[in-house]
Amino acid sequence: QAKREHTRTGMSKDAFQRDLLDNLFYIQGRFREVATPHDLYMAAAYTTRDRLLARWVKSAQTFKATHARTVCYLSAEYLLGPHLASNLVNLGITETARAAAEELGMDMDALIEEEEEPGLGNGGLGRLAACFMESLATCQIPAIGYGIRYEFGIFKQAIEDGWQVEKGDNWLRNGNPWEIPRPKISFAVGFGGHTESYRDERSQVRLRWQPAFEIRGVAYDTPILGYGSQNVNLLRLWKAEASESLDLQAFNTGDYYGAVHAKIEAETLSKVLYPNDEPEAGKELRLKQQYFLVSCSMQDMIRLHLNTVGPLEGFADKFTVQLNDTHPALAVAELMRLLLDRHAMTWEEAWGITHKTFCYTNHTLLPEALETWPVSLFERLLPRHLEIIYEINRRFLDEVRMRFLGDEARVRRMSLIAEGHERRVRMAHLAVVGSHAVNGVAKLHSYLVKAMLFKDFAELWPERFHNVTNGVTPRRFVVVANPRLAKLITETCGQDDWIRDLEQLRALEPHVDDAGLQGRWQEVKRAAKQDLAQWMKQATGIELDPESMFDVQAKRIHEYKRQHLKVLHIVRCYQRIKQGQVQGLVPRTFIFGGKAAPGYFMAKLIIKLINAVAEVVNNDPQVNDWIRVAFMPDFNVKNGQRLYPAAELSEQISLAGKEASGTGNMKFSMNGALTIGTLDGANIEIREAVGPENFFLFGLTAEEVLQRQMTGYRPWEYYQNDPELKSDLDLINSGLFSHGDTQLFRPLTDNLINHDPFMVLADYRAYLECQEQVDRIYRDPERWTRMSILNVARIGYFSSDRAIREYAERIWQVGPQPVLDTE
Ligand code: 26R
Repeated sequence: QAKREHTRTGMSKDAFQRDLLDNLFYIQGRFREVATPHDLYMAAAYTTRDRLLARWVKSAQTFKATHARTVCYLSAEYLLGPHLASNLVNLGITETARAAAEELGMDMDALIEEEEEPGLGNGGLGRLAACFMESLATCQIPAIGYGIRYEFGIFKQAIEDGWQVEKGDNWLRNGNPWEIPRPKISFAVGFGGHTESYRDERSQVRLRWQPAFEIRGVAYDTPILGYGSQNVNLLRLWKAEASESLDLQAFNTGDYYGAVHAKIEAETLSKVLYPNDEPEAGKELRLKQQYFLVSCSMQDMIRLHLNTVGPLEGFADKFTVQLNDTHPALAVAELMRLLLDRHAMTWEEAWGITHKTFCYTNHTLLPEALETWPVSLFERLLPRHLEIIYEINRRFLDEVRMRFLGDEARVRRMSLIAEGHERRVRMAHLAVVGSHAVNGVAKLHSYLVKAMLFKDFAELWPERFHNVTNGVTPRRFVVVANPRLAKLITETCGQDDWIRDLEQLRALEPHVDDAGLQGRWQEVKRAAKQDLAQWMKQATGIELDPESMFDVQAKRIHEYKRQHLKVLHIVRCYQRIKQGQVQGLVPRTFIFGGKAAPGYFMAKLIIKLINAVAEVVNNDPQVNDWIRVAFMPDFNVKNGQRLYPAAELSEQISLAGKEASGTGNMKFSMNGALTIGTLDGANIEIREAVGPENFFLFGLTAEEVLQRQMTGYRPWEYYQNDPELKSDLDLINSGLFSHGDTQLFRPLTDNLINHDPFMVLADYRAYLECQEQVDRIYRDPERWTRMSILNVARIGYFSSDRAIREYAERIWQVGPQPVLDTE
């Protein structure tokens, strides 16, 4: 007789079912008949988590016993998306769980819908961190992701009267079954005060920091499971709490109110994620958050090291630390401080370790997104770190002077301190100087990082600069998001190995002309379009026609991403239809999704414009058989998963040289959308991979953009010389889309005509022509489908598994440490 499987770890339907009912009863305190959908979700989540925990403990034991070299990913953001569906896929029990739930009269898809996603990131950078954590586990590389447990993640976006309205994201309200609090893993983080010298036991003069106050960081751990492996990595997020010493003091002196107030004050530190992708001048709380993340994480790594390996001399052999942009760059100064002041190392010893430990990834070239902090703020908040930064700078600039005799202009450009009417610390320079490897996130971007942004640094240390092109996880973005496509791919390839080795999608290529596959391929796309149409109807009231082409642009709203270029295309279609010029036109549904930073006026006006155009277009029977426009509210990971499978045309139309990589471009293409795009970021590599004949290219090159900027770009000449362009902009200003208000969109149109920093007008004509090419090909469904299949067959390179393997080999020098499946 077969042994009855353990309730909490068994992978059979029977064990899963037993555990589901147990958890419903013992954790939610409910029985089947009165359980709400949320109770059922919680029970399913705990049941799934139970199956992770044994593997998690096994992983920790294995890594400890083998002294495994460990990657520490430091990131201010993790845009994780819902856990349940993804963990079921990675455990390989999606079908089992579904069957178990069904027998109990529960609908697994409805439970999955219940989950509130942890939106602990803004966009590309945070989602990349989440993909990387999943791929690290899949590639069996021991890793800890360090971040902040924001109580409020990225705001929820509602659309009211066409405008974006921000709502608070209280994602922890109903409890978070995926995290495990570790109250005993907690560290003090100091702020303010002064530094002083003293004599140690050996009578050496040393420095130390006496902070004015302290906050505690408490660890909250979430297991991150890899696909098809036993490896579970750790995501450790820090929550800010009042330090006990502080509130004890206050309570003892009878200041009850003050004590409680101090506690509340302390907790504001991890209260909310900053919703911007541009720095706000001197936001003290943001710098405090960054230091809080960095200090807790570095102290934790030192604790782990002392617990396992021992002497800190070997720190850089045990850990490699990746800085996800400059947000955690203070880690360089913090590790120096800990090694110098707490562990009594000499500067040379400490710097040798620090420099060997860190690597830095740059994610943006936009000058306005490069972080600098006023020296005065540092002096007040982090006086010891400022001293250390000055000393790093002094030694570094000596090296520069030695190499480039007499070139003081270069010394000023490279300094960690920008001189001006206000002196500021340049976080990017701190990150480059403190790291042994620096990388960009796509070929063109890495080239521009070397040739422009860090030109002086690349001349000094050419071997320090690398490229690692981004990738995305096919588990979440194909298997979870698009199960129909996953099934079709598996059946066509004859196996599902492509899920862990995405290059195997090439096995689709021989079948590209197979009419059977083409028909099923179209069927899969149609079903996804129907799903989206149904969701959109319920969410916005807008009816989409699944027979039309679904043309999608989904990403943060930013002028450089040029959502307004797409709007001009829509206005052009509208005018042509009104004038009866419909020959060659293909019915289209234009779908947008994306949040604007709450203080970014122009981005919010673009959202209003999209919705204004949508209202007119969708309600005009003369045009709404041809085109419709829909704005998907609250684009996040969960909603993205509805969008990618349904898209047929993916809009990647940023001005060349501005989008570091893009990752949405990869998600769309992986789901069979064709791309219309510029030669920017990873678009260039996607086009090379799928074949130029399977990609719709338009627009200026990065080089041409630079040339235009140097010779003087005059957008009004385009406005005056292109009658269609003029009439599109004039129509927006006519008040047609704004109930007669001729001023509403003036800031946008005036800016385009007179400044146009992202050359929308220069690329307008090329974009329209390219869209006509899109229409031509869409009218030949066989040809379109063929191109779609080839896009998927050749997209394997853009798996985040490949990106992680490149980091592991070239940047981290770390290998897999498989966790064995033993009892
Ligand atoms: C300074 C601070 C407020 C801030 C600046 C910029 C915070 C967040 C950002 C967002 C940037 C760094 C970002 O998300 N960059 C994106 O990174 C993706 C992953 O590498 C790229 O695909 C994408 O092109 C890039 O814009």
